[in-house]
Amino acid sequence: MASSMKLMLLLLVLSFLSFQAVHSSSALQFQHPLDPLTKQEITTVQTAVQRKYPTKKNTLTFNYIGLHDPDKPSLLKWEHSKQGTLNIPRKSFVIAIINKQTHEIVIDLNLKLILSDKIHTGHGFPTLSVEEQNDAILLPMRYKPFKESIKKRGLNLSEVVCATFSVGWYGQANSKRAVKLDCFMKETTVNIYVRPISELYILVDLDLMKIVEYHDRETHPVPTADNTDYRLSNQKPPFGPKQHSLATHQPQGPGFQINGHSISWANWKFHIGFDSRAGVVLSLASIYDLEKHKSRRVMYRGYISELFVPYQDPSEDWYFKTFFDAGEFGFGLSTVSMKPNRDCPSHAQFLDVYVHTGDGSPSLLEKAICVFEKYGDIMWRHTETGIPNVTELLESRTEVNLVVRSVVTVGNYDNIIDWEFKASGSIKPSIALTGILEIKPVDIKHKSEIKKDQHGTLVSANSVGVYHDHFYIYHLDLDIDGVDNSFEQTNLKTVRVTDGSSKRKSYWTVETKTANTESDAKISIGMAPAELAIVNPNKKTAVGNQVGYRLIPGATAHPLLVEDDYPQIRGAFTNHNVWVTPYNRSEKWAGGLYVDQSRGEDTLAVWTQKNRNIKNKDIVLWHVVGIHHVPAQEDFPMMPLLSTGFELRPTNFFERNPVLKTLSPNDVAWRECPK
Ligand SMILES: *[C@@H]1O[C@H](CO)[C@@H](O)[C@H](O)[C@H]1NC(C)=O
Ligand SMILES: *[C@@H]1O[C@H](CO)[C@@H](O)[C@H](O)[C@H]1NC(C)=O
Ligand SMILES: *[C@@H]1O[C@H](CO)[C@@H](O)[C@H](O)[C@H]1NC(C)=O
Ligand SMILES: [Cu+2]
Repeated sequence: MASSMKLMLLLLVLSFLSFQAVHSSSALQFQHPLDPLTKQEITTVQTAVQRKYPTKKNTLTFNYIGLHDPDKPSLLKWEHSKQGTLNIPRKSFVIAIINKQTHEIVIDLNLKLILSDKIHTGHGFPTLSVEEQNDAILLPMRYKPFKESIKKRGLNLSEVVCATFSVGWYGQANSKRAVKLDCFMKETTVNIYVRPISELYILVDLDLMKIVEYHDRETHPVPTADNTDYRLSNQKPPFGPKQHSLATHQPQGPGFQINGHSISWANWKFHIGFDSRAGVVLSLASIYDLEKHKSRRVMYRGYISELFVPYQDPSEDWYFKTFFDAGEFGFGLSTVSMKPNRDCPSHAQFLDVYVHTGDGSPSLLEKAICVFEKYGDIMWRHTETGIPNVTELLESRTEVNLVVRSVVTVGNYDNIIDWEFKASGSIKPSIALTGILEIKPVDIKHKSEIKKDQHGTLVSANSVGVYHDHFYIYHLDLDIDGVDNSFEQTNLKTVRVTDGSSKRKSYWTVETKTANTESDAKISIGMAPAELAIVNPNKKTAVGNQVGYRLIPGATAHPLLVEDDYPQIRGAFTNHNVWVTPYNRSEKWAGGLYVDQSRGEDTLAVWTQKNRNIKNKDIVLWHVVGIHHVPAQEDFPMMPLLSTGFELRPTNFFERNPVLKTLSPNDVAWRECPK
């Protein structure tokens, strides 16, 4: 009893000591050209645009305020110029809707000057602002036909919550900025998404901020609130399974340093940026080579360019649910604060960011990013039993990795986005999905009652979890030991022995092809084994191999919609799992710059039709990571993590194992602990 008391006290003390400082970039700190926009800079943008278009005379919404990418060659020069001797002007790229016209504005943040102001005339609309969606969801509460529909169903209007859904594009000639609304019943649960009010069609014109179409069709009952709540306070015993406590303690402090937004950890250095559309953006990742005594570039920039989520129910209520979460809703705008000790371990450090609101004001998002070291795995090991008279030869090294995490919650789904760095040189980006399924209400209470395709799984009485996909596309501007790289595919192929030279009848060997143009690098990963690598043909190891990094994909998913279906035209960047393009500063968004109601005219699939040369050039690797989601009952009412990811792994990049001489962390003595 006494010793367990002591242990508890110790845990308490440790949780106080454990480093949880929120790291904020103070104004005095040195500013990196890739740092996210500061509070002051967002205000500068707002002021500059409002000065040109006074809000008294104009309607003005800021749909995107971001850092205007510095020119890559200039930034690389800046990096080598001992920081500061070369000035990279801070500029902002802004998309604003001014009097119903979409403007693209570039602003010099130091001079507080509008450098250019163009009007976008093509198809597609900018990212929806949070505020206009918040306004739209309140419209039904004052709309008479809606109130009647609610009354007719015997529901309580005060318990209705609506949400916005992008409308997509289905071949029509004219588009206007609009969202559809789905409404849900709250009542005794906060799990609104599993309680939709069916067959209401509500279309909101965003420019008029008015319901412009409304239908009330057949009705299905709203699924019950029982057993749908996920708040701990609303759960009844029994609880379980039990989890035991863990205290983390780093007596030497964390193994990483955050200086502004630049991180150094173990042999890695990189920069963490943040964008209202992309969310976390990692840049300038380099690894220190102990043998060559220098830092070597691996990645110029990496981020998730788009997330395509097409639902697979073609009915009137569902066909349009084909979302592009980054371009339509903004990964950055949808990034949420994380909870210490739950979303990130107790020894994590957090970064705050500023996002912009629809009126152009800066808005603080606390704990948007966390950085922590992850323990518990083996880096490498060997037990040698084969040498006579040598007993107990066991060498084992602890793996300690660095994780950068953020959570993007777009309505019902939470995307946990990790970038994990290993001292061995690997970068492992991963995604874990959790949150709530989108539910279609049905009359059916048991599977035996199903007569036609329900386009989903009956996950609970009256509740179908509709089939859908999650396709993430990563923009990976790798610069392997220099800017000019090539893409190589190494196929593994079977060779049959026919000349009697071996007792074997077959073996496999490799055949490497270098991609000359974009067409050569469109890869649909399938059954045929192949190694995919970005190499630097200008740099070789001592034994003559080209230095490179391999892409080791996780489970891959291929789109199942036909290529000429409208959502697939818009999401054509999923047609292959791997694409390689020559670096182009304007080609950032795989689904296009204007994704809301886009027509597929500005996708990666269109850019690559030029079939540009990619051999020994500054190239960008695009990788699609997908999940086909056939919902299961365990995903209801709240889905446990479903993860996927991939690895970028050095391949002949180092002369030999770069962590052979890595020392494992010291064992920590817990003095107060009972033996
Ligand atoms: C409707 O909901 C409101 C707010 O939750 C509640 O105060 C009210 O009593 C409810 N009305 C009916 C008729 O149940
Ligand atoms: C192992 O050690 C024994 C005793 O020292 C010795 O006699 C023997 O020759 C050794 N065997 C080998 C293979 O070295
Ligand atoms: C760069 O990208 C833009 C947008 O896709 C395109 O218009 C331009 O032609 C591209 N430049 C090159 C050199 O491919
Ligand atoms: Cu899903």
